[in-house]
Amino acid sequence: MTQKYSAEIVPLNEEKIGTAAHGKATFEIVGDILKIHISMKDTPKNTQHWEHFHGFPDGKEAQIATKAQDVNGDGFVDLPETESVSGTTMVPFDAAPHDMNVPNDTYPVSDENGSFEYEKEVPLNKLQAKFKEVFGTDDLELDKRVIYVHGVPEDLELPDTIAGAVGHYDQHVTLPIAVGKIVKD
Ligand SMILES: [Cu+2]
Repeated sequence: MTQKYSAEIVPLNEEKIGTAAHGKATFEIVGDILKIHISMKDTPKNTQHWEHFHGFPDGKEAQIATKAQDVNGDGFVDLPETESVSGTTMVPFDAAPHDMNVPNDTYPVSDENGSFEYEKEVPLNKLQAKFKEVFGTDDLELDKRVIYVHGVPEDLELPDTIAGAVGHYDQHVTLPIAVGKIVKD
C-alpha cells in the first residue's frame, strides 16, 4: 500500500527578498522507501537552499508561518519567528535525510532562473530510527508537518534584527523563503 502526501509551497518574505519562491513537494511511502520530490521556482538564483520539514515533537499540528509571525516588526519572518506556529527543524531534504544532520552543504542549489528540483529515495527504517533517537517517536506524522525552503544570497542586505544563525551558517542561509503545509492525498 502506498501512502501519498503533498504540499503546495507558497512564498514567504517575498516583498523583502525580491522574488516569490513557490513550488510543490510530494512524498510517497512505498514499502520501506520514502520517495521525496520537491520542485521549486523563482527562488533566489544560484543559491544553495536549505529545506526541511518542521514540526512539533509533541504531536501538535504545525501550520505555515505568515507575515503575522513577524513579531519584532522588522518586515521579515526569520527562522525563530516561525517556531510558534511551525515547531522546530526536523528532517533535512539534503544528500542524506536519514542522518538528520541539518547544518551542511549538500542541499540543492538553484539555477540561474531560480529553479531547482530535489529527488530522493530515503530508507524509511533508518529515518524512523534516527527520528526516534532525536524526537522520541518513530512516527514521522508527515500530515502534521510543514516544509520550509530557506536561503538568500550572501550579499543581500539584511537588518541586524534577523536571527536564526545555525553554527557557522548565518541568517542568509536560514532565512525562510517559502513554506507549505503537508497534507495526506
Ligand atoms: Cu527548515
